[in-house]
Amino acid sequence: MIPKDIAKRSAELRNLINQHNYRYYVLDDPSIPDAEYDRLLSELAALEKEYPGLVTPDSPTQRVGAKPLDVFSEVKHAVPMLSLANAFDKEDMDAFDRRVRERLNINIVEYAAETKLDGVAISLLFENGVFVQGATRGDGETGEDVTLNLRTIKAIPLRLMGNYPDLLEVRGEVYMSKKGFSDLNKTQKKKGEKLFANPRNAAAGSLRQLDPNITAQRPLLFFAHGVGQHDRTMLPGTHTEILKKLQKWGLPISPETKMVTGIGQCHAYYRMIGERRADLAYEIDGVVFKVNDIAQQELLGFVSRAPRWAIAWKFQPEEEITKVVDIEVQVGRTGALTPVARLEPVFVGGVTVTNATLHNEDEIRRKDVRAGDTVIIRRAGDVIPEVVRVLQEKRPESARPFQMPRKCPICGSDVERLEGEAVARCSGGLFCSAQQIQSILHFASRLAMDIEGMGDKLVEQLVATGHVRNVADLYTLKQEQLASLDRMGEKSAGNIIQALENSKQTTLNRFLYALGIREVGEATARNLAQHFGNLELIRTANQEELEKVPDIGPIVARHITTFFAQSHNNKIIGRLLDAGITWPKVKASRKKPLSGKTFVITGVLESMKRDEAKERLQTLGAKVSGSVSKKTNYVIAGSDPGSKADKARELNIEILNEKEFLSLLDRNRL
Ligand code: D41
Repeated sequence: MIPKDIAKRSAELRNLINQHNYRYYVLDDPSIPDAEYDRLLSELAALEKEYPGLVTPDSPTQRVGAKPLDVFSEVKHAVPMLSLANAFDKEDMDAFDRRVRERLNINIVEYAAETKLDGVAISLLFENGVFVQGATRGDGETGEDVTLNLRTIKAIPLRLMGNYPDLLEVRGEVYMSKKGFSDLNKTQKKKGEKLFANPRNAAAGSLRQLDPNITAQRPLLFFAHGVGQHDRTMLPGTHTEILKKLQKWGLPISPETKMVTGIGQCHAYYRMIGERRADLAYEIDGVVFKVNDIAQQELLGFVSRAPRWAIAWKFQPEEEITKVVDIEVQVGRTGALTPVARLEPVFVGGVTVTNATLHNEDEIRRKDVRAGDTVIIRRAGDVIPEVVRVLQEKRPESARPFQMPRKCPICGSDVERLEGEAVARCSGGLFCSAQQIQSILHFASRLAMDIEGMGDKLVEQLVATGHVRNVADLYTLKQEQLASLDRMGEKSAGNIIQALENSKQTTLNRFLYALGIREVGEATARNLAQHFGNLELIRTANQEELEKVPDIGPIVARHITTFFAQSHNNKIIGRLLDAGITWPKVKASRKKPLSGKTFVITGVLESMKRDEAKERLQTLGAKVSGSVSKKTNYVIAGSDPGSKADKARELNIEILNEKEFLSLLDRNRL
């Protein structure tokens, strides 16, 4: 016999846990910290262990623990899972809208506009509110029974809530967030297991596991986007209303779904989602428009397995297949050797791509990219195109592994790779013309000295002719020298001289940045300038003094001291100042090291009370806030951190544990 109070408590626990899941996955508004959730779950598991009679199939404890299968059995879909017709451009989309209007004989159509998630299409069957069977789409007629795997996905309710139909088949997409995907690959790498090429493959691979305990460890999510078989009478008359119902019954739906009216609003939705594509937490490959009115959908019907009332308007694919013609090595400003794949031109992410970075030696080895290989390349948003992976089966026999050259391809100096560094470097320094060219281009660039007209073609010529070997030589150039170069007339030579003259009025920030000290970017240069106020103090600062500057740690401090310890660097600086480079005086702020930074403290700290932590941060100039927002720079998480830490993770805000916090206080002593 199960005691009454125990039965009551277990029901209560199930309810609390389901509520939490609902708040978390459906409303995206968590109500209790993860630790509390875990506590409720273990309390329930303990009760069920003591009283096995309490266990129900829809208990939240019953998501994991099922035994591995030998094979998946087949599921025949009661209502076929149709496919979606595609539109690849505006013309296709307009033609779709025209056909719909003509068939319905109306002037303007109301559509449900959705994102097209790049995941795995599945169906979920609920009988009397209980999740009883889940299947992949398969060929649309027959799929695989992946019920046990789907049960492990917390975004999928084991039991519906409210006034649901007795029979309901929900359709949607199982997917992985970009973050979940990259975390998973990190874990796979650590375990020496195979990496997934993209979130879609990772989701599909995870769902295809015969052992549900493996699926349970994968960060799978779910959005519902429609219904299959159901008790018709219970469902509303429009797609958007149906989605709202699904949400009420406990199923997550995409927050991006909107109702739009007419083709103009379809265009606007496509554009709006396209702009936000890179910022979404998950990958999408287009948007979907569905005629919103169910009666109109029925009038339209379908052709060859695709409804006439829906269309997927695809975005430019971010991945394409092409061939690596060759692997070349580029030498950067600091001598870093970067292998670059020269590609057969391919249109991807909206541009024609001919090169992809291979980052460094380890990266090439990991991906085993060789000249002659057929590869998948990716260009997402404005990021540099990358090789995702090699199609091994297409490798020609002649393809040999890449070897980093031992001598710099530009100047012939030895290539060295320091212990613990990923980057191989040319040891030629400013003897290497590639480094000369790159450092001059950096010096002249817009955010540095902003020398108009000083582009790569000109700088290459200046270095090749020997007119310029370093940045100080720029200011000794004569108009005749410039005019004698290719594609340079008297007039453009004059313009360059004038641009050089103009660049002499600069700021300390720009000048410091222009010097090209390793790891001293624009922001660091600004911090240095503000902290010290003048060049002499920066030049003579020691390691410890430099580390007091916001965001400067031991490595950057070392690069700075090393730079100013080289007599040739000081000589060049001297010549630049003699040439007349000046800047307005800077008022040294040596301002408080954490000013401008906002912190949030959560959880219990061992070494001090929260108030003390707050005071110490404030003494260092930081702002301490009670809630996490986009403006938060750091979250300090003690033990039992709770939902603030979750929020921080969601917003990609850096989280410091107590040890890291103490070290931050130490680094920023006044
Ligand atoms: O987000 C999706 N991937 C998505 C897929 C979506 N938002 N809506 C969809 N609607 C349909 C119809 C209209 C045919 C019921 C779909 C899919 N189908 C679909 N997914 C895979 C094959 C078809």
